[in-house]
Amino acid sequence: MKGKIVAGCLAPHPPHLVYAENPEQNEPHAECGWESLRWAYERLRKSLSEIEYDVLVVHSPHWRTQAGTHFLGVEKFKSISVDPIFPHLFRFHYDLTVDVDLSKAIHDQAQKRGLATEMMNNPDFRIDYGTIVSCHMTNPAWDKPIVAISSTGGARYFNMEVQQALSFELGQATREAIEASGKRAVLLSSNSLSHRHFVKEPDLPEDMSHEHINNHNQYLWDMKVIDMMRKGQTKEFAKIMSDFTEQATAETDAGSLSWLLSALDFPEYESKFHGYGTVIGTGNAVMEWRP
Ligand code: 2X7
Ligand code: FE2
Repeated sequence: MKGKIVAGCLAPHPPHLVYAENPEQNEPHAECGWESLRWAYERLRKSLSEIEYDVLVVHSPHWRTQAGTHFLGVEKFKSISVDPIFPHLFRFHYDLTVDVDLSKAIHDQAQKRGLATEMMNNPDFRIDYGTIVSCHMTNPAWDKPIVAISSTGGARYFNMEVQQALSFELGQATREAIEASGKRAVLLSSNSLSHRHFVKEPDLPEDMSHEHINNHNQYLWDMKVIDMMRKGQTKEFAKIMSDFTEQATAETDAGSLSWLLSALDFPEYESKFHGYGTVIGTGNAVMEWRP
């Protein structure tokens, strides 16, 4: 049977969302917070519960391998992941399973397409919080294996056009490998949209009277690109991705969203919009495409 991408999701990873959910794996505890985004994830989970899938494939800005794309190559990882900026919010004890066969298959296909690639075979490797937050918010039961893919630093080292070209290749390689695997995969683009943070936090981090977008320019950009994604104008979005990334200081510089759109073959159909919210001033949307 031919494998398939059964859903592709924009699945942002502010650690605040896991903090406010109070799962048993996370050490700090919150009173509330960021409900618009947490309820958006609730709608995503409900939507995904209508379909069957075998594996989550996630591309994360916070597993940064400067010059090549790396893939998890060990079946089990168990440790604690701590957010370097928000260690008081995110100290998460993870115990996760990797689909190493699919991971290796995407790696091999990416290599065939000329990308610099590597399998991460160190069993003590610390999984980044971006991967963990997106996977936890999508599937808090952790009952599916994951494939985690690193992001490269091409946007800074070269420019966003180079980063996009590499991400498009990686997206196609991902789709081809999934189709050949016979598996049903859900893809997660683990990133915020506009990404300028406030640099001061309220005494109570979940005090929502302090939470709003960092600046109006960012809000305008976020609304523009969400509108394009909702309407299926993803080819047009890809053309202005560099401008968006630069002018909204967007986290799309990691290539996660370009990877996802390419893997989905640039959808022209409407996406499901589950919600938008800010986290310490950054803009975040939860969205879903069903190819
Ligand atoms: O990594 C992040 C992020 N992308 C957005 C907001 C807050 C914290 O961490
Ligand atoms: Fe981030």
